[in-house]
Amino acid sequence: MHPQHHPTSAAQRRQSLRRALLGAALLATAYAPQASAERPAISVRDPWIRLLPAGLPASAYMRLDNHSSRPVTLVNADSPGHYSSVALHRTVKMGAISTMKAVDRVVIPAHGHLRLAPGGYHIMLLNAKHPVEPGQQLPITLRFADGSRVTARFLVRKAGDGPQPQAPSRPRTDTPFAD
Ligand SMILES: [Cu+2]
Repeated sequence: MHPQHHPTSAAQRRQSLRRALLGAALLATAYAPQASAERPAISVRDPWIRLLPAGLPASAYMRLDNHSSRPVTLVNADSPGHYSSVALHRTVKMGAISTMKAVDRVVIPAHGHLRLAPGGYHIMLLNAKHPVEPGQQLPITLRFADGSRVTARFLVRKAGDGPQPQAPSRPRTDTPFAD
């Protein structure tokens, strides 16, 4: 008995080469880097600035949506034409007293969002370079730990004219169309 012989035809070899190439192409798609030029990981919704009377510092608020599959970290912000000092802050309640503290990072969860809102995270705007009036739209640039940045125009509102009420700002994972 002769062992059975399976000569591989040229057609069969081409076929298996095609399969190997197709497999490689699928892998390349699966592991393509998340950050593409087409869609930034972060988008800004409802950006606004709350103006307080009597020269009290203004704050900027917004909702940040993270469309990527990894957490994105906001590390600072600036508004060079309008405020000479811009900082990330968080309001924390200790009993009846609320105080603000500087934070060095704000994490937006993967496929989630974070709301910067009165009573929670905010961007503190100090030392306005010119009078700021309700109705103006001022650009603020947000900088992220991965080196990316996003600039949005923030609508200036008087205190009390902001969107009400505001949800407390806590990282949340989205379900589509949740709010
Ligand atoms: Cu503050």
